This record gives sequence, C-alpha cells and structure tokens, in this order.
Amino acid sequence: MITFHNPLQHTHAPEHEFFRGERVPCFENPTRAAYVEAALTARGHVLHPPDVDCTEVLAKIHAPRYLAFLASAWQQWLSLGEGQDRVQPFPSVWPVRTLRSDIEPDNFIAKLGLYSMDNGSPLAAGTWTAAKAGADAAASAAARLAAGERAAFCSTRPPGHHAGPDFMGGYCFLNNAAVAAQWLRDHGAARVAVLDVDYHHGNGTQSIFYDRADVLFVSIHGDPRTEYPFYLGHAGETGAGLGAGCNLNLPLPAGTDAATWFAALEQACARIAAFGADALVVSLGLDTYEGDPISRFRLATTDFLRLGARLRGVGLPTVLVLEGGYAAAALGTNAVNVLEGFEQA
Ligand code: OKS
Ligand code: ZN
Repeated sequence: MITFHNPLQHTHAPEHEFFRGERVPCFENPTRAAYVEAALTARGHVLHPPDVDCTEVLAKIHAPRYLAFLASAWQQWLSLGEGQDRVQPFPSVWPVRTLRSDIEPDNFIAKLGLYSMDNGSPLAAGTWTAAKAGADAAASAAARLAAGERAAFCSTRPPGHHAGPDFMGGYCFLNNAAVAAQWLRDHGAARVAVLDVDYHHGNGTQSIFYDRADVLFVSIHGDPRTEYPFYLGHAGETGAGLGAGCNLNLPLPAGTDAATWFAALEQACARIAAFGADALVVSLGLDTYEGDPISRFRLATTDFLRLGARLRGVGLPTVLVLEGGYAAAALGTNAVNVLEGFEQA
C-alpha cells in the first residue's frame, strides 16, 4: 500500500507534559514516528512526502481564529520576552461553563486556554510546521484514493483525533483524519465513514462531524467514565440535527481483551456497511496494544494483522492515519502488521 510520512514531524518536540501531578518526558515524541518509519522501510515500503496542500480543507473543519492562533502561537509566546524559547507554554485557565469563549482575550496564556481542552498538548517551536505537514500528508493519502489506489497509509505525528473545530487537546492540533475525510468528500465521495480504533475516544473528529449526515463517525475506545478524554465518547451520543444517527460510540471497559474488542469491531463494520460509504478513513491508534504505557486494552502484536485483514474486508477505498500508541519500540511492528494484514487478506 502506498505510504506517506511527515518529513517535518521531528520539529514538534516538546520536552514535558503533565502526568499524575508530575512533569514527565512527553509520551508523544519524535521517536514514535521514527520507529514506524524504520519498520515500514525494513519491510520494503517507500515513504512518500506529502504532495497536497490541505489549506482549503483545513478551513472547512477548523475555525479561522483557531488556525490563525495555532500558526502564530510560538511567535506570540516568544514575543512575551527573553528566554521564552527555553520554556514551554501551558494553559492555566479555561472558559468553562458560564464563561465567554466568543471574545478572544489579548493575553497569550488566556488565548491558549480558549483554544485548548486540556494542558496535555504542549506547544514547541515547530508545532504548526509539523502539524500542517502532517495534515498535508493525510490529504495526500486521501488524494491517492481518488487516483484509484485501494488503500493508503499516513505515518504522522502529532496525532489529530482529539483536535476539535476550534481547540487542541490530547497531543493533537490539526485533525488529520477529518482532513482526509473532508478531502474525500470534496473530491467525489458522497459519503465517508471514519472508524476510530485508537484506545481513546476521538472527541475532536466526533464533534467536527456530529451534525453532518455525509460523514459517519464510529469509535471503539476505553469507557470515558474512567478513560481520557472523559467528557465525550458515551454510547448515547448518536449525532444531532442532519447528523442524527451518524455517530456510533462503542465504549469498552479498561482491561478489555482481544476477543471482546474484535466483537466490537464487527459491530462497527456492520454500521459502516449499512451507511453505504464510498470511502473509509481509519484513525489508526495503536495504543490498544497490551504493552502501551498509558492505555488498558489487551491486543497483542499479532492481533494487528487480524485488524488489517478485517479493515480490508470492509471493501472500501481506505485511508489509514496514525494516531496514538506509546510503546514506541513496538509501534513500528504493530503498524506494519496492520498494513500487511490488510494487503494479505
Ligand atoms: C495526560 C495524558 C492524557 C492522555 C492523552 C491521550 C492521547 C492519545 N496528560 N489519544 O489517542 O493517545
Ligand atoms: Zn490514544
């Protein structure tokens, strides 16, 4: 399968995030993509750089003021004063219930809170550069389907599925899967299904498409009562307005084993088949792996072969976009297994 990578992924390299009250090295770091690229190359895949500019598509899924903030955020941070290049900005205040989010404050940290769902998406000098190139790579993968490819894979970071219409969160800035889905919609696909198999609910993707009937969102994830992102991803969220019925959440308890997980995948595939999509976008999180340090499902490395085979069985032109997965040394093999399971099925 044709494979795209993000040649600028390494420019997004924040040092620390907050985890259980401590500042710890970022789980979401450049070595993740390096492992995936090494495994792909070792198995004979050629890594293509992005060849599509997703700017027009981005404007359809993200708010203009959010995109403007993200593109200029690091420069704004630097302009606060001497030494800011050696410090990471974090939000410390958020416009929750009763507070106003319609007026963008002048204060940089207040703006950062306005455009964040958590303090878990540290910015770095290259964040915009890396996120934009990654979204371009996702659009490039989508473009190959229109050109007749059966499937395309996009190896990228930072991930995207927590990024909503006007906010970052959970290591995500631009919603790569939503970019791929919107690109397909704009280039001939009347209906697109997004299947999110990351351990964490793709709240950003759900919210972007929640009131739309042209994009079905289906997600299998850790129950938000105990798992991040906590405030979205329940089974009762089925879509709104024109999009009523076009959202399916399949939350599973932490600790779920492969047998139960694959039973949920059957439900997901049945819903996608009933929707009548012209193309499929897979938010391919590999943090469902039993060795993942921050997630609690129990899929083994060989289960990713089975996942790839089942995804091919959906029978649609398919874009796979990398999301989470933090057992970095196993990430490459797990990703390649999905691709090879797909190709060999
Ligand atoms: C605590 C860590 C929050 C978990 C973020 C989950 C990221 C992920 N600051 N999403 O799919 O893998
Ligand atoms: Zn995840």
